[in-house]
Amino acid sequence: TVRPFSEIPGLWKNSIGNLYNFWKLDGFKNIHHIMVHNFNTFGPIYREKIGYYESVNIIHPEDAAILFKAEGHYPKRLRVEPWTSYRDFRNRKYGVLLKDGEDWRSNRVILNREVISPKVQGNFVPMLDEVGHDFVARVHKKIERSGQNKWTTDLSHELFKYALESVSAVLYGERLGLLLDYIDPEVQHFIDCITLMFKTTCPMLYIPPSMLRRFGSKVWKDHVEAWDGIFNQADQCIQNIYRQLRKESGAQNKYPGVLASLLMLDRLSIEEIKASVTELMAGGVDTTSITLLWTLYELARHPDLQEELRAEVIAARAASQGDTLQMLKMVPLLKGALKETLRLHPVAVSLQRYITQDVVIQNYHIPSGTLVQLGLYAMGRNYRIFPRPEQYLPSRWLRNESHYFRSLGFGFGPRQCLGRRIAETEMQLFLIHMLENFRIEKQRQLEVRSTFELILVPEKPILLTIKPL
Ligand code: HEM
Ligand code: 2DC
Repeated sequence: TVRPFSEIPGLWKNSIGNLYNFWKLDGFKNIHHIMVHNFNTFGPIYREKIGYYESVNIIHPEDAAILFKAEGHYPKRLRVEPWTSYRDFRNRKYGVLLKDGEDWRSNRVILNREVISPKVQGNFVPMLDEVGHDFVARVHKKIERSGQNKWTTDLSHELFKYALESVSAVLYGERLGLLLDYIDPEVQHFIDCITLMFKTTCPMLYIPPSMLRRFGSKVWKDHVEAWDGIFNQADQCIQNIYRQLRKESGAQNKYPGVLASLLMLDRLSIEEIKASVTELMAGGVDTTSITLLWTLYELARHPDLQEELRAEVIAARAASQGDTLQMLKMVPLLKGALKETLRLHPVAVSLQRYITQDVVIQNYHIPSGTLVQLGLYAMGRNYRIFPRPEQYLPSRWLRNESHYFRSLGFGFGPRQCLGRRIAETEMQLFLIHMLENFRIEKQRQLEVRSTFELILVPEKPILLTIKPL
């Protein structure tokens, strides 16, 4: 017989007490480790309430399948209150990230056609390939300047620029020029604002931003400043394209970018386009750059694997005869490596949905309307789900063991990551270019763990040494 909701194990009876303990354990930074600990303590399902935020947590792929089958027609994830509060405060429209219901769906289907449908990948590839080339040229220059035939560095800042250059190229059909020697301080400010925005979101996940705002707290002020910086920069980019589009007539054969395509399509209002394009621009920086950094870190730790990947890339280059889109279909191990990175180092600590029908998970009844979270980080490191989870093994994604609801780094279904196609293309091309040109080595260094800054990021700088082949 099915057991009632009230019998699900976990700490959900004293929400303020839990918030206090959470804070004492430095829970803001360790939410992913705390989730692993909770699954170890309570088993594969537990209930939790921290501050105002209540959820049921699950870990098994089979349970994830039940969750996503109950997500309904308008899948809704946890509302990131500080983000909606900012928009309400400044009277800005929500983009696709923050909308819900029919409003979300009608915007999302239009955006899907321009951003994530399989047929648009071909539009992105030439632009992203060019950015990849420029990155390699920049690294060669840095190596030359070092006079040591190698370059040892914390690559994160370069990767932020690479990611912003890539996503801007796709959105605006234009290069910002971030990989040149001189970088516009305004663009650097934009990058810093995104990091600050993520960081200042964390405490406000558990303490209502409206309350912090009333107390004039620093975290709220910093958060507003960060979003202001993000919106100002995005507004400038958008205005530029808008003006150009009005001046130019006549068709051009170059891909005009997502923004111009949306403007010409004329199915969303300008304000709606602005809101979603800003979210895409902001969402496209830390996510891909950190995933690439973790991948380089893993390649540096596994030199044999690095050679294997290089061989795959070189063979694909030869076989595809200059057709880059074709080449991307011939690098399965490289794609496995990116999945493996997201398994061990996911950007999102969890996936969440408010279920729209009653379900039974692990023999407990869960009523419609409950917030159910899949512990993505915990799942990736569970030995029952991934044998030898501590090992970085891209080939596990090639073998025919079950991948059923196991590759969820970008989420799932109609509400999955809108930037997924851009992210994947951009990351694959980056690794192809890097593997074709350089060997990546690392300093003797202990394990680098993750820390939670809304997205999971390395707890300390990762130093890599890059050598020309
Ligand atoms: C949503 C992961 C890169 C824009 C999401 C979600 C995840 C995710 C897990 C939630 C999905 C769900 O609830 O099912 C990632 C990862 C990335 C990445 C791992 C790179 C490694 C990007 C990029 C962009 C972007 C490059 C922009 C170009 C968005 C947007 C949403 C989203 C707009 C909200 C979609 C909606 O609510 O309809 N992402 N993301 N992401 N992501 Fe990404
Ligand atoms: C953070 O408990 C932890 O892709 C919370 O590109 C639950 C939660 C809800 C939504 C998640 C968020 C977590 C992590 C960051 C995500 C976000 C949805 C989209 C966002 C996963 C897991 C992200 C990084 C977007 C951000 C776009 C934004 C900058 C405009």
